[in-house]
Amino acid sequence: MTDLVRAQAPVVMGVLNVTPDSFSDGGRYADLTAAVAHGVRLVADGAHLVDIGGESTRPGADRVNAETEAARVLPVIRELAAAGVAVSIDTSRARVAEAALTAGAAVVNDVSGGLADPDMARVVRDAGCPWVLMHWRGHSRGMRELARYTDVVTDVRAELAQRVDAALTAGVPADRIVVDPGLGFAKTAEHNWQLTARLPELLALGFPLLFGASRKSYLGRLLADADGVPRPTAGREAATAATSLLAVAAGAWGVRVHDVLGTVDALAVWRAGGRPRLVTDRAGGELAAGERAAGERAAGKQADRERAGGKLAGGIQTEGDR
Ligand code: PMM
Repeated sequence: MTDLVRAQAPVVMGVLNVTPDSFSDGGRYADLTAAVAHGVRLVADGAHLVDIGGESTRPGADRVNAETEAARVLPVIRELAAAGVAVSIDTSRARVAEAALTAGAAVVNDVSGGLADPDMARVVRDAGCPWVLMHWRGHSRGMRELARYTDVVTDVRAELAQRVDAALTAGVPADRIVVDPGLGFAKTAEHNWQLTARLPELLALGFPLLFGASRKSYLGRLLADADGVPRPTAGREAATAATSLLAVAAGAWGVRVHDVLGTVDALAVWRAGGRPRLVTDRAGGELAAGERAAGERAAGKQADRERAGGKLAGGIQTEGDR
């Protein structure tokens, strides 16, 4: 499984929420057959990993208990893993992660970056699986009040570095760690755009970076109509593909999306165009020479990973191998 983290980028993670209340696909895959069929579809569309979540993390959402969360995700994980699909479990609970890994999940995607459950590091370490550490400041109910930063990129980078240090101290090997800026989690729209424009500063942490913008409300706000009404989630796919492409071009290792096909197509264009790299400064403009070096170092690490290449879990190959 270590190969996943070293996989030839970009990795596309397809979203499968088995919840009644997630913001864009809540309720659609509550039924086991529909959920499994959608997971298979995501892989057919080009997903390397299917990310299964059983608890909504949308701002303001109430928590469900661990039993409910596990009962939603485990049957879906079992069936998809049995069908050879590489699955990640989207949870911040160690008990749920442990049961999901036993059921066949290969990756833990923890939106709390290990903060919500002190036992998560042990579970991940013992399983030897990759661990996505997302930037997080608190559960959904109080998230909006926590969106206060001196400088969002500097603060998110420092807080992610702390989560990485905690994981390493707990015995999780560096080559199992993926970081994620956590767009929309205790972030305003402006914070999300800042993080996008200054991705090289987060890549400078030296870890593969997952970028999850898919259908999020700041894209709806960007695409608001003349009366200022945000574009509904169903109309945010092109913007999702565009911003996912920007992230990959800046050096992101992977993207987490609902509409896999749209992003896979966008990435095909990027590859056909010679995989052009974006190197931007704080304002999203061109870099001065000194700053460019740091950005290029981050992009170089990404290129090294790409050269290292490799297969994903379950024998699924990365796009570049196809
Ligand atoms: N966003 C959501 C859920 N899980 N995991 C990671 N690693 N990164 C994200 O940005 C992220 C996540 C919320 O979106 P959803 O309700 O569509 O799943």
